[in-house]
Amino acid sequence: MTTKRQWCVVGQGALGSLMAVHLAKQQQRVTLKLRHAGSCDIRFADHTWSFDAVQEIQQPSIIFAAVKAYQVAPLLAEFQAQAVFHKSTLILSYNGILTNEAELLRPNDWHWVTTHGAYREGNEVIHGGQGQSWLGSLHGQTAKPDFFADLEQALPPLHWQADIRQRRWQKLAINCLINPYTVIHECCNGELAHLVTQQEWQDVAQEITRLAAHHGVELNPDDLLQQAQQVVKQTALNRSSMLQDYLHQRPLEIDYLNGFVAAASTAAGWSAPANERLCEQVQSLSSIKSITSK
Ligand code: KPL
Repeated sequence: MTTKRQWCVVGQGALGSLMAVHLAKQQQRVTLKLRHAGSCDIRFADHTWSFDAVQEIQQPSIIFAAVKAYQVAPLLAEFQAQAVFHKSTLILSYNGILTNEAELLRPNDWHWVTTHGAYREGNEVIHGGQGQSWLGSLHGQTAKPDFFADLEQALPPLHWQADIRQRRWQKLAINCLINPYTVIHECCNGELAHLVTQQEWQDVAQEITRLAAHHGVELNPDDLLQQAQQVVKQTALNRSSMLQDYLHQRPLEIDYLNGFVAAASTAAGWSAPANERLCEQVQSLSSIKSITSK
């Protein structure tokens, strides 16, 4: 049986919108945190869902925040100033890893890692690729939270992963292996199969594996390559989130992906030249784009 809870969805992107609609379909109470109060319509599968929009969390809620990596710190600073946040549960979902996560997040915050693919066209959300998701905490909390079943019913399949770090590092690796190359070649994910050499991918994967081991997470570079190849196949016609951001001249998540790998490797005492090169290439393409389109 579904328990009715108060949810507040943060992030107007595709995944947040998708989750809002699916929670509402389960008769959960859902508000959207937006810059303006009032209401907000989301179209999904020929149906329009209307949500109350709030600027601040109004009452103790389960906050589901599917945001960009660079939005996490400002969002948490904003929440810290709201008394009701301290009585709320926070589920975060974002690409990449922040160097100061341990200081930013509360021990009882949750991570949702997903392979669902979705995109927005205006106020319509399209669930482009069926995937799966994992829920867990950075601190390896062993008990499933009581909202797990509601989230699972809303957007299945959802797996319980007491220590979510392994999944997050795997996702980091997939994003590092795919996203920057789609910007460099300005291509859909599927085209990478012909454009990126095995050697290039192996170098990137090996650097990530070495860093993950330093952080106590075991990865295998061959498995990472296989997973990336599979994602490239499954999402062949998709534009990666970084390519979409690049084409729309929005900030890129590169500092939290390959940039994170390069910086964290340096901090650990060695270099990660393949990831560093990708980061520099993407940064320079992005600044050229912003200059040439002015
Ligand atoms: O997560 C993705 C993204 O675009 O950010 C991948 C897995 C690369 C799918 O496009």
